[in-house]
Amino acid sequence: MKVYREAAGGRGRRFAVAVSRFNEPVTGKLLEAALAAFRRHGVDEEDLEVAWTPGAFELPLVAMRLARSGQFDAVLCLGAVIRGETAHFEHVAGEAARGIQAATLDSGVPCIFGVLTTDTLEQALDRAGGAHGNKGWDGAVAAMEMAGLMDSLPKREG
Ligand code: INI
Repeated sequence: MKVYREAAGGRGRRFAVAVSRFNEPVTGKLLEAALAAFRRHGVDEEDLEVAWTPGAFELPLVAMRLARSGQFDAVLCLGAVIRGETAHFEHVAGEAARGIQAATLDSGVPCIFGVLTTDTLEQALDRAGGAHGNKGWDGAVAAMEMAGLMDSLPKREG
């Protein structure tokens, strides 16, 4: 039996991060931790690119462009959608999730969903370097793991 299970490794790989500036006090912390994780796993500075979007709603289009460029092994999407602050929470969070998954499936390049969807700002901060760790770091690890997995899985025929 062959089992595919990849440890996160970044050396020699290229990653893009699409990050929303809406709720930047949260997303800035997610970005900081994500970049730290990539560097800690051996990704070179010149192999990292960051694109800022206005909000989480715009992440899918940017992820799609980056993924389709063929320049990256994975694209990490970071954002924070906070229910307490928006009446259209479901639309923004739902479309971000749907669109990021569409970017993945359309491009064949892993686009990682690092978008916090919380009820309060406090819950978001807890997940951006607070009591519940930092989901930016976790997203970067997922991006590196998926990059390795996609390299080792059988390639599509034709
Ligand atoms: N964008 C977010 O990333 N998080 C939010 O909590 C949010 N709220 O509260 O509305 C938000 N809205 C902006 C949205 O992502 C788009 O940028 C905007 O609708 C323009 O298309």
